[in-house]
Amino acid sequence: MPTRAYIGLGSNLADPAEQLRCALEALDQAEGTRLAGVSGFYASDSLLPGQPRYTNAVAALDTSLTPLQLLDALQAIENGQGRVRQERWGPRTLDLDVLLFGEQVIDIPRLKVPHYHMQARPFVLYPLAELVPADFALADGRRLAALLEDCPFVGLERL
Ligand code: A4P
Ligand code: MG
Repeated sequence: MPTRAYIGLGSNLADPAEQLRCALEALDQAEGTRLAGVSGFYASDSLLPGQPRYTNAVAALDTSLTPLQLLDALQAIENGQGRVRQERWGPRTLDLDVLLFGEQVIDIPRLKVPHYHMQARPFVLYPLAELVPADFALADGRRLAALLEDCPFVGLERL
């Protein structure tokens, strides 16, 4: 049985929307993984001042990979699209984060799931909400509807 995973996509360099489209294609082509849904694209200011605006989206995947195999696949796609890992939080052509992996809670240095910042980020929660039922809860029990209530739709532009 494949696992349903949710991936956060972000880019703020080199035609961000095109970077996202290219990454979605690569996710669908990745071995053991099939794209099951995509949210709309959203633009917002960077959390760090002085960086270009981001375009973000969330994708639903059905995958037979393990969580670490999926992380490897995401990092290969990031590298294939020219991401140069300089400083953490620097501008990037492509950032792919594992938001959720089925019902699993994972806490190892290479991989923390649910993704550590997702609960406070409108550019993650609102696109995710497009892909899941209204009563959806994260693997750690937090209800998405409650997280959305605490995370106003501010500064987010649906493209
Ligand atoms: N890692 C641990 N858990 C995970 C996970 N669930 N998914 C590890 C992916 N990776 C995970 O990641 C660093 C290491 O985290 C990886 O090697 C992996 O083993 P990275 O992608 O190299 O570093 P990063 O993305 O620079 O760090 P981080 O903390 O993921 O940054 P964020 O949180 O992605 O913040 N503003 C807007 N509007 N939209 C954005 O998307 N993004 C950022 C970057 C800042 N401001 C933004 C946005
Ligand atoms: Mg990241």
